[in-house]
Amino acid sequence: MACNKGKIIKIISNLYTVQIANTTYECRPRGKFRYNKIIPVVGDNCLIDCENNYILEILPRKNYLTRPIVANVDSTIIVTSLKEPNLSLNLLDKLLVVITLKKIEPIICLTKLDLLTEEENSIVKKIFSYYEKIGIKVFLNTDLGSLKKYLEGKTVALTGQTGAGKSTLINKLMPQLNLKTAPISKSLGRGKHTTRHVELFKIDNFYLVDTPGFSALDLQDIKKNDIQKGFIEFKNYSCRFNDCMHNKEIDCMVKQAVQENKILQSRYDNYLMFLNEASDELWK
Ligand SMILES: Nc1nc2c(ncn2[C@@H]2O[C@H](COP(=O)(O)OP(=O)(O)O)[C@@H](O)[C@H]2O)c(=O)[nH]1
Ligand SMILES: [Mg+2]
Ligand SMILES: [Zn+2]
Repeated sequence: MACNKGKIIKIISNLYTVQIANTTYECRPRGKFRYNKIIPVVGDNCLIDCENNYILEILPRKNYLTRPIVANVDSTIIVTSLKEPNLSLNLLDKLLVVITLKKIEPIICLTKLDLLTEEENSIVKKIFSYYEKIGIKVFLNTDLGSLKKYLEGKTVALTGQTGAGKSTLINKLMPQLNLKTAPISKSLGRGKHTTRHVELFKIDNFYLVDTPGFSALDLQDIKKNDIQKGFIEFKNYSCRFNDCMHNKEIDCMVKQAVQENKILQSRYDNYLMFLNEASDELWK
């Protein structure tokens, strides 16, 4: 029996489409996982019997998103417009928190650099060299070669404001699948769709998820004292108190770093704003 490792890219009732390299198999479940009550979802890595088209086993998941349900998302591209709509560092930082706490790697892809004046351009350059310095990958939508290379082997979702350039980016990434971009762009837009069915699209060497699986609103589900985990550079500073919230405490090294311009002021301001927005009930 030929048994191979694949990825579930689509589920329609009890029919699972599993992709292995450039071939897809329409499979039915028939493994021990069914006794363990594991329900396969899109994004699951699995072992299949390629001759009889059975899913035999669901492999352990790295993560699991619920709206809509998708497993094993490695990275999320935050499509970030610099103008029209204007750059929102607040939204960017919020998405960075939400994505980081879901154990997904956030990637920034800047769009509309062409609309900036030289002066704006140099401000933007400084801001994003800070994000790069703290370890976040930043790409331009005009350099898709580097982006594609970086995404090799990953399962990737896409998020960002309406009008940021998500559909444009998808069309550039997968011109060969042009027909299929229509439903993707719709689902990435205003979330009008009611049936939250997910599908993965294989592009060269990576998979693109057709919905992000979360939104900036998910910040509401985050505990106050978890928010700082989304500001990854804060962990480089040891404050006087181990449980420092970097707010009103004395001897706070994060606050000191902000004053010394080692931490970007807007990052700290957004951190305080999110602390305020997060609900107190969740504060343990
Ligand atoms: N000048 C400029 N326009 C862009 C760029 N990327 C996208 N656009 C335009 O911005 C508008 C919104 O893009 P779209 O891909 O539909 O955004 P979405 O809502 O995120 O899917 C369209 O008119 C695009 O042609 C860019 O890098 N530069
Ligand atoms: Mg769109
Ligand atoms: Zn502190």
